[in-house]
Amino acid sequence: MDSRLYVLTGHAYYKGRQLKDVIAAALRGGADCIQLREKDYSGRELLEAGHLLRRLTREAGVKLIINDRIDVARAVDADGVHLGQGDLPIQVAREILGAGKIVGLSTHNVEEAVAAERAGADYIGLGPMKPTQTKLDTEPVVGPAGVLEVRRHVRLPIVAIGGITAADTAEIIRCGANSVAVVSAVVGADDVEAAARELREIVDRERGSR
Ligand code: TZP
Ligand code: MG
Repeated sequence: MDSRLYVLTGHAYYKGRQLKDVIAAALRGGADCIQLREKDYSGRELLEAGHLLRRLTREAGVKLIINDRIDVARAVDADGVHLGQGDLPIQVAREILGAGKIVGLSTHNVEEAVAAERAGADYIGLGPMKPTQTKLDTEPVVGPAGVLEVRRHVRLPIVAIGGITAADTAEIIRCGANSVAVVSAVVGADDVEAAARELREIVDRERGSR
């Protein structure tokens, strides 16, 4: 699952804008994977948002991943799920979702990354790159140096996450990440489309030159 600009939802950042408008702008700017991640939504709210995002991502030809909720992923026919270290094991998620679906796993160090690869993850999230206000219970910062270290041990796509802005992106990609995953830098931007485009262009440029 080789993404380049992975955008997560985060309704606290929308400044009164609608989910559909925020994500449509991110897609126009070049997001190539959208993750529905709303920790305080009910099942019903997730289902409604998931159906909306499925329609938008399908129109754009872009992947849709659901955070945590394998049931919601199945119900909206998402492309896959993103799991944390404490969630159901990858193999169980695959059995529930069926063949051909993407399973990503959050990792925070080399050991977790290697275990994710052995367990058959399709990609790993790796972070946080920097401190972030979006997720307050993060593991310690691993930073771009952590990407470099993990890249030496796994072949899986690495999706870097946590506090990433346009200013950090080139270094993170040069350290071996395939993709950057962001919440606030895109969905919290005044101009969502321009913010996405800026990040996507940096990733494209740095990946092209390695
Ligand atoms: N996992 C690690 S950090 C983080 C998640 C979901 C939040 C990333 O949000 P932001 O706003 O891009 O720092
Ligand atoms: Mg989780």
